[in-house]
Amino acid sequence: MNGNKFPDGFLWGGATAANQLEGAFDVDGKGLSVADAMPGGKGRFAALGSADFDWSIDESKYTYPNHKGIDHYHRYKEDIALFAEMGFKSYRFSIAWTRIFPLGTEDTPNEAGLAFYEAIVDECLSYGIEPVITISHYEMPLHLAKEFGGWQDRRLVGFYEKFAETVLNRLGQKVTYWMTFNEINSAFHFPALSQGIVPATGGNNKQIIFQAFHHQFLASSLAVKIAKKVNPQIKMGCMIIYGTSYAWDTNPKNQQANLELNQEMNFFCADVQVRGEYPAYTQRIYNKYGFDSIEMEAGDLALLKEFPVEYIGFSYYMSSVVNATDPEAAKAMGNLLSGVKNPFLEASEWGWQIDPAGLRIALNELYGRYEVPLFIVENGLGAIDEVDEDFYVADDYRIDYLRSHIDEMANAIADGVDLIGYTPWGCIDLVSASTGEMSKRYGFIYVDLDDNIEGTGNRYKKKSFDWYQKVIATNGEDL
Ligand code: BGP
Repeated sequence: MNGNKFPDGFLWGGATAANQLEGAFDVDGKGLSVADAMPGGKGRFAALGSADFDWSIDESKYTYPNHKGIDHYHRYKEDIALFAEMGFKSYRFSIAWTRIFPLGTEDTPNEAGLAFYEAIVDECLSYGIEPVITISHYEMPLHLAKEFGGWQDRRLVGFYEKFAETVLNRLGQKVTYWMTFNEINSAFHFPALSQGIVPATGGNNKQIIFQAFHHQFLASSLAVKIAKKVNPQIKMGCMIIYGTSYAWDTNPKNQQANLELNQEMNFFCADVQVRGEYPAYTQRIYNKYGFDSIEMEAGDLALLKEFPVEYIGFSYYMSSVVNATDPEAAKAMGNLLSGVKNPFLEASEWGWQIDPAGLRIALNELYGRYEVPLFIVENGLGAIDEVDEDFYVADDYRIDYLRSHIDEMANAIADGVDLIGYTPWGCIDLVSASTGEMSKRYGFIYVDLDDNIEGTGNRYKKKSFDWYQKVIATNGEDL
């Protein structure tokens, strides 16, 4: 559609995460993270959460995909130059906690790690690209997971506070947009990766997960508090995975089940982080999982109330359907969202149900509920790309996916939603979180590496590169 209207200064860009593209996992003092413990392969999330998972990492395992990534650590200038060529106004990346504090418990940060992220920020700024930083994206120090059981231990709040303070002090004058935790609500499904709760210390025990959430909420508020002191201009956001969810039919039982799923999966974390208080339905969720309460200390609730986040960053890939009345209903797939198949939607090669109209609904739901600025910090189509002899990828399917979602963003803006930016996921091909493979690609830029991270590593522009360049140049008018 031509004629879409996006606000001036709209933050078009792209998104990545340290552990999925940097590589150099043991370079310049970096410590081992939870993500470094993950082998490649489709079952990696499940493997990480299984009771017999081997958390040791030695040289025999130094071939895991994340360990090499796309070697962005050494090639970041080339990559950011390509982002600039596309016209990016913003670039979302994350800081590997283990580059700053290798074990997570040190008193003094690792200067090489800080210098690396400052160089990235400076490189972005030299092109007029606004850096957008996720403080923690699925890669807490392995030491904190193994020795403390991750976020279930309240001492993590202090370790994170120190980490956040260190990076905010170093970069807070140069970077305005920050987010405290990537997809914080993903812990409902993958507490090992998201919260560092390794099986031996709690596995899928929901009470432990909610206890860990509480500690993350406190840490998030402390990061807001520090940010405001460092630079009042800083905007600190939360980051949730959002999946529009439909009830299968008008059966009130399915409607109620959908409402409860929405409260728990889509809203619970944002309710606390944005509104600064636990929602009224919290007790019902605790009861459902068979426990009464979590531990809190005096002053906790006041801290949450005083320092909420100011905007909502969220990922949107797909929608899901709830059918609580028919156990036989055909199941749908997804990283974190699943539910049953929606007969009105097509799915990606990985079974993720593609639903651009659901993005407009998501934007309206979130804005209507919270009335804070929204930032779509992940969206995109994972696909198997075929390169021709010139390493060119004609990825019209990716363009179609993005175009239809951008169209619905414009509709939501016309609905009155305050949407400030859009950073599609994996703007350069990187290691997939769920499969650990390179062959599930999202990028505008093709990286010549296979699933074993073998290849030249050279970068090539896909068809979508030129298309997105035009979208940005016309501020979304010409799709
Ligand atoms: C989100 C994560 C990202 C990213 C994306 C795509 O859940 O925040 O890290 O990987 O999903 O998922 P995948 O790589 O599994 O296709």
